[in-house]
Amino acid sequence: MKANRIAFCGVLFVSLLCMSCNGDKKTKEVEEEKVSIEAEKPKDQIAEYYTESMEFIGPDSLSSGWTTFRYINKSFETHLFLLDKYPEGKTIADTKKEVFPPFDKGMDLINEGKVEEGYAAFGALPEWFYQVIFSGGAGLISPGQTTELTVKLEPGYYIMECYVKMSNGKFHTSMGMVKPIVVTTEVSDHLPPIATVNVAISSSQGIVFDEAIKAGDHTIKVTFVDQKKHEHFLEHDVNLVKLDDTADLEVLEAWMDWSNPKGLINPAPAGVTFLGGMQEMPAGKEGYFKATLAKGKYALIAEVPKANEKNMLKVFEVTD
Ligand SMILES: [Cu+2]
Repeated sequence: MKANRIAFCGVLFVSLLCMSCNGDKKTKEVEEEKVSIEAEKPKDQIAEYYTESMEFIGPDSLSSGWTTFRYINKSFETHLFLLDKYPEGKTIADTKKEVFPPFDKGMDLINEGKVEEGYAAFGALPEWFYQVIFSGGAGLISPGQTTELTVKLEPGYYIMECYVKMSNGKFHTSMGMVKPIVVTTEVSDHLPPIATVNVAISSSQGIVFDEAIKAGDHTIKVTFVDQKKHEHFLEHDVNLVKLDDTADLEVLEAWMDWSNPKGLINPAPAGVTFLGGMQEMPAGKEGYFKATLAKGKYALIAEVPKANEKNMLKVFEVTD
């Protein structure tokens, strides 16, 4: 249906243009209009997910190719979602049996102040866990906020997870924020959006972007120049935050590290509104997320220990 509708709109537009122009100019304009029609993406190519308390509600299956996720956080806590592409044959049953116990045990020990023993507990993670491909997803998003992001999905079995923590230190994954999604071999004809801001992240340079950003609606493209596992086993990602006068950057930096007993735990730091971002992807990959920016102070920050030292905490001003 959707493909037919795009084709129909495209044909209509082409016909109208053909009446008013000719030659190469006409061909060029037609091509440009076709691109813009398709870039405006039909609504039915958006996969909508939401959270009411501690769950992900949305489709169990998606086409492969470019996909736009709209994620609505209707709950009272900060969340995120990371898309974990599993190795062949592994499913959520294996996660519950072999992945959650070492993570829960390790986190409990870290929360008790036994940091080394906590890290040692993560050593019990199964070999296959290291073959999981982290494939993007929504950056941290504050209560009541909606985020929209576009990523290219390969066919396979994915787990959508949120590992933010409850005030008692338990991961949201253990509370039900873990959802299997099957991505089929049918390829969507969706196209990525056109970026207004380009952000690159790498372990050598940190977060690099054009800091002259004006207020308005933006589509932020995030390119992962390289990728690595940091001290806390996670890879680098990019999160957009709005800062008000009470925001403390050191508190924010410490909070962004899940392996810190006070990290990623409810409540989120004061003076900070999380506006989404792009979760980690393999080197060379890219994803897009949307944000409406008003005049004011913002930051881009990765969920890694010592983000500032790694040039992965960048404060910037949005101007009129
Ligand atoms: Cu969560």
